[in-house]
Amino acid sequence: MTGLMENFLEQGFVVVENVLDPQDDLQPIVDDYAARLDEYARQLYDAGKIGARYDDLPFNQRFMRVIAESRQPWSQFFDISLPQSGITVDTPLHLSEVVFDLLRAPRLLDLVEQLVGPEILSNPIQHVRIKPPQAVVPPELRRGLAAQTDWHQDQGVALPEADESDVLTVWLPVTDATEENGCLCVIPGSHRGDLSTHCPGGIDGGLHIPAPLLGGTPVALPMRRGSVLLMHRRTQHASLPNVSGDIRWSFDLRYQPVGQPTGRSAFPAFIARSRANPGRELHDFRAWADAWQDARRCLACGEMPRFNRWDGSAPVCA
Ligand SMILES: O=C(O)CCC(=O)C(=O)O
Ligand SMILES: [Fe+2]
Repeated sequence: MTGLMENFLEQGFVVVENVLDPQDDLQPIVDDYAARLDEYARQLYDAGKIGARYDDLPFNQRFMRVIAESRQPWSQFFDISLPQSGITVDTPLHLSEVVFDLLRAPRLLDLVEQLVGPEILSNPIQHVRIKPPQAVVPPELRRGLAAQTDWHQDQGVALPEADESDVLTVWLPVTDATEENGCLCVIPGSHRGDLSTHCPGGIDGGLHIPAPLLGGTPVALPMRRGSVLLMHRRTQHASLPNVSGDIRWSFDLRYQPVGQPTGRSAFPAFIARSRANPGRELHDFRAWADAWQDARRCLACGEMPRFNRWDGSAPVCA
């Protein structure tokens, strides 16, 4: 067994440094999101929600300025997945070739292969979180992807159909993640316990594990850009608040063996790597983007499926 595998099995997580290349893997993402922010600022300016486009500001400053002044929810415009409610044909999401390339980055998949095996499915539970300092976010917008993340297990936010699926969480910072700007915290060994009861009403407005059910002492995981956190689906984790003066930007992606349920079957998965049959891998960016657009069309017109199993009736939620 490799050291990586041993650590993962023992602790429920492992941080691997220098996986992604700042220039080859991360700079294209930064450039891609600069263009997305430009689009966002133009839309808000044209709608009269901000007084200028601020195109002379560097990305981080422009982002914070636009968010603070517009006071509009922004996460969905930048996210790489659909939301769990209120989907319309116009719900924005960021389907770019650069994001698709990140999901398939060979350096990432080489690492994932060590834990998931050689037949790798990209699970559609995936997000980008660009969090400005809490102080610049109006209180009513401190929710979901924009907020400090409350304690949870990723298995708890997927449907029970995926309880036996070996879904691996892959978290990567685009900006260095520090205790001040809201890095992740995990409870080592908590993955060896059962799935905890999750209750509504977390600090981010979503599900959370109540304090009495937390299985140990949290450790903060500051990480430099280029490093990657691999996390078990039952590892209890949260984030710290961003109390710095700058944004905290990360992607959380998920991978699993091909052939197991994803826990969110209304959204499209794809085969990112197949050693047995490379012809099954998806390399076509358009096909990936089309699959998301088809899902959006379908969900906008049909009934929304349930996205989680918790109704808050457990006594521990009272
Ligand atoms: O980045 C965050 O704040 C939370 C990430 C998370 O919960 C995850 O990657 O599963
Ligand atoms: Fe999570």
